[in-house]
Amino acid sequence: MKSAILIIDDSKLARQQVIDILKEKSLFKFVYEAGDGIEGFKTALNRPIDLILCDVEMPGMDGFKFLRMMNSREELQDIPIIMLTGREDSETKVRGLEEGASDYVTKPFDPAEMIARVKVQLKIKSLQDKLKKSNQMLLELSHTDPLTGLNNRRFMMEGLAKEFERSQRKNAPLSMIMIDIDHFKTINDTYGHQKGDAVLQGLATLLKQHLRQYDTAARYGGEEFALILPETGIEEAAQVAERLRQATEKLVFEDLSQLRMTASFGIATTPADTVQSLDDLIREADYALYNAKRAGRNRVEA
Ligand code: GH3
Ligand code: MG
Ligand code: MG
Ligand code: MG
Ligand code: MG
Repeated sequence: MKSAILIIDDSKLARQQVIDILKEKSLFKFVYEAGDGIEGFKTALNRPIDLILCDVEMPGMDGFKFLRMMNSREELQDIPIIMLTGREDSETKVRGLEEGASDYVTKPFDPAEMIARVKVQLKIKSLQDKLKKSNQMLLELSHTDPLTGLNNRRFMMEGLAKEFERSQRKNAPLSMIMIDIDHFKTINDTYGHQKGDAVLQGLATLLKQHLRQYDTAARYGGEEFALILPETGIEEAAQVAERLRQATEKLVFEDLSQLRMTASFGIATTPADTVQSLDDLIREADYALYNAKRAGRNRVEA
């Protein structure tokens, strides 16, 4: 276990004793020291810490106040805290545990006991970190289209609803671009479904490359994509779409040099007379796309 440990004690001697005991068993990679609660709290805020050992009686901010400070910050609540208490002081131990400490070690230190308790807390912390990470990965997966790595439709709709609400509230423009590959069925029929998949990935990569800072791209359906462009009015959105249309036309596939593709683009913007709701915005974008198809494909319509 190679961890970062923070030791808070007003006695430098006590801090050194803890360090010496834990060093013996290589229980940390980094060790930070603080002389009181405030200093310790600042370190916890600014460094990735896996475990804190904290004295109770300290001038300035004492151990209990430190526990309360730690509890008030959500990002710090997962860090286990072992209180360093007097041997006979059961009231202090109980109060520490009630205020959020994970365990305690009594002074003067028994090295074997301290090592055992530190190991338990580091183990819990490491399991917690793994759990958090895998939850994060699952969440990302649930937002992502597996073929293209773009946002999936469900996640896009969540984001679009938020952006629409924000646009209404701030009276700021919001545009949406619907994109549909032209004659994609022919691409599949000519080159096979796998190459078709590669084409979808190619267009997805192109979209990602062209995104501006606040834009998001999603796979809306089979060979349909959507872009959300916050703070973007109709003219700017039309420029973005036209750039994408030209880039799509120029897209060359390494292993299929003869393959060319085009796509059609439909834009809708709010505020607009015809757009009172989120459904209106999507319907308008769909309708513009339909017009682009009907007008001959490989074009942008609003
Ligand atoms: P249009 O220009 O009118 O859009 O014609 P199109 O052929 O692109 O449209 P159509 O809706 O007739 O066909 C879309 C095709 O996209 C049919 C479907 O098999 C294919 N498709 C949908 N999802 C995927 C996918 O994930 N991979 C591949 N390879 N093909 C897909
Ligand atoms: Mg003290
Ligand atoms: Mg389609
Ligand atoms: Mg199509
Ligand atoms: Mg329109």
